[in-house]
Amino acid sequence: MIKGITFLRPVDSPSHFDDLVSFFSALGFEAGRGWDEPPAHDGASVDSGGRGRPFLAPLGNLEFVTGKFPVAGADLLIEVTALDDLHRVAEHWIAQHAAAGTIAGIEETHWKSRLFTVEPVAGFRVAFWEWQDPLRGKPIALEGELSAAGLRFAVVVARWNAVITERLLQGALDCLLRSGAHRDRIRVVRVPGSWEIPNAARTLAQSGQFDAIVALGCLIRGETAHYEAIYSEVARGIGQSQQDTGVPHSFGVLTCETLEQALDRAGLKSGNKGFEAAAAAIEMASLQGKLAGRNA
Ligand code: DLZ
Repeated sequence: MIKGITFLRPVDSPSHFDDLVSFFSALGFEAGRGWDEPPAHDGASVDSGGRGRPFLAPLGNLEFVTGKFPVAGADLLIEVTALDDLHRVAEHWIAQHAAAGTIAGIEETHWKSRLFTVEPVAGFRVAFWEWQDPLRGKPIALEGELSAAGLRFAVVVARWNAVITERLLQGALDCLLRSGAHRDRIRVVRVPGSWEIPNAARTLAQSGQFDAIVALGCLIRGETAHYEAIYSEVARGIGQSQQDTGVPHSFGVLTCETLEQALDRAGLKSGNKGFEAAAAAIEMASLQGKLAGRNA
């Protein structure tokens, strides 16, 4: 019985190998079980060893093609459902990592799809594509939209570590406004520290005036003696408020080892977690509406 397909790709150097592993991980691929074979010497012969890192996809196939090839220069095609997002992530990775990497823009194909090719390391080109017909190739699932138009949000932000939380707030507002939320439908509520977030979040959720709550705070382990106690209570309290009220609460409370790490997550290097929390709140508010049959 056929069980699966493994398409082995030899990689020409250990550094290219590491780059490819980093690139495919950054795109969100699920990693399979890898292997490392150390070099072995037995008298006359030398076995140079090797490494393998599989990346998994929910579906795969082996396709023989005759005549016109679907994509110039790439024999590895990966079907996705959010091509534009993936393109952004791949572009970001190239900008950060690879001097030699290249990425093309998204183009339409002759087979009713959109596609881009990327060469994260020289000599390894891969194409990502998506059906233009959104119902084709898209998993059958009910999902929230990323439009905030018409939705009402409360953002609860802790003042403690304000240098970080103000950045998270800017990120969250940027996301809400750019996604179509109206200024008058966003209420920002400040609380002293993360400890106080659940209480304010619950009161706002219970008011029935908001479709989602965004919780923003920052706990830094090195500077907080009772870090674990505060963190677990904040996480539990926000989760419980969400469960009890049925109003989606997104979790934008950073838990970091150092201030530097917190700054990275507040927009310096690794995105802005406030923005991400707001995006999750929008999606969940939309999904909630669909599940309740309001805008399915
Ligand atoms: C007290 C305290 C400490 C030590 N550290 C933090 C922190 O890193 N992040 C944060 O959001 N809040 C902190 N707080 C304040 C508590 O959250 C709370 O505001 C106070 O204990 C008052 O109840």
